[in-house]
Amino acid sequence: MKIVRVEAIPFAIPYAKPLRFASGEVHTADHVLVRVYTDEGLVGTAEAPPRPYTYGETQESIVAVIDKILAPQILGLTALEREAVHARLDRTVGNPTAKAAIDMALWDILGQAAGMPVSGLLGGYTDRMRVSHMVGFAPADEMVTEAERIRDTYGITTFKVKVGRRPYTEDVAACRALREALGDDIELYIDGNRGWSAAESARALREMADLGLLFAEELCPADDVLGRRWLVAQSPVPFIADESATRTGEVTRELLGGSATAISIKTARTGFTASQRVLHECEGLGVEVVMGNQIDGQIGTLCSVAFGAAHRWSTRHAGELSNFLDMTDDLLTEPLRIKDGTLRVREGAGLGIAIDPEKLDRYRKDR
Ligand code: MUC
Ligand code: MG
Repeated sequence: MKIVRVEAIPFAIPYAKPLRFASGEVHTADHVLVRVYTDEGLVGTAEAPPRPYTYGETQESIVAVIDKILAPQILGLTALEREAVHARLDRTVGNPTAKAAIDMALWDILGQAAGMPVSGLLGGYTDRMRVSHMVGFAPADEMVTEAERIRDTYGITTFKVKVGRRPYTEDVAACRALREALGDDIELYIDGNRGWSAAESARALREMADLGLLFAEELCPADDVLGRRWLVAQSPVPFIADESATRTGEVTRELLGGSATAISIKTARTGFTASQRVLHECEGLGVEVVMGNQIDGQIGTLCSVAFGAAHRWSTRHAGELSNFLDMTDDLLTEPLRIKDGTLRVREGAGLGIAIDPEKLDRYRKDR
């Protein structure tokens, strides 16, 4: 199981409907397909999504850091030596999605070698997750129409609403419209992507006190240290750290510093190995986690559900597993299907990622 080659292939698939949020917007899934090859002919696969507004990575930087730094450092190690692999990857700071994709591709290799699904190797708690859908910025009536369509078509009853616009009252009105249209049985929570100040966030939370929100996520920047601590102390619901807690050390810092009381786990940035560390830390502390969405395509979503379904602690809440629905196409031979509000883990050895070669040829940007 010696690693002999790591391939980073940039590809671009347009979105049918762009996703807009306080820190940016996505029109095209300009991701990087990562393949790790072993001397025995096994190939592990994962994808890295560049999110410059969150991690500073671009499609070009992901390809370059894999080709020039990360791959050369791990060639010759085996897929079983993940601690050694990570020790070498961690000599380079940052680049979370590039490292995470390599980690998940190595787990794919392990699963294939063992003839077992990765989700089972990680924990095997269940074979599916409830799905939460992320509703991006739009006029309130369009946000309602989208949520109704997603509920009626896929049976999804949990929605994460993007907030963080100014004035904050626009978002308060949109959340109220969603609650009124969808009724009390729907789960609603909000994500500000650091768009508001602590004071705006506090006012918004007070004005939404009757909406029965499940969580509030990254409403203001964690760098506004005292303001954020002040806000979290008065939040009536668990306050999720997402982009402010992307490594185990940051998770500890945010929780102990009173900047968060819940954590978003994204396999796109912490792979499976570090996601397990984050999850176990949170479970040990009794801190809620949500499986977050890095605006993943189907490959990333498949990784996320494999991890989320594997652990009891991450199945307590719906996972954000549906943004791929807005893409015009994807690379898998067999598309993911959300039914009755749930997404199932793919059966078979490894991660079960089968890439359609014609689609890869059509969408890759390096030829
Ligand atoms: C989210 O949960 O914030 C938008 C920016 C990002 O980093 O992830 C997405 C979704
Ligand atoms: Mg978020």
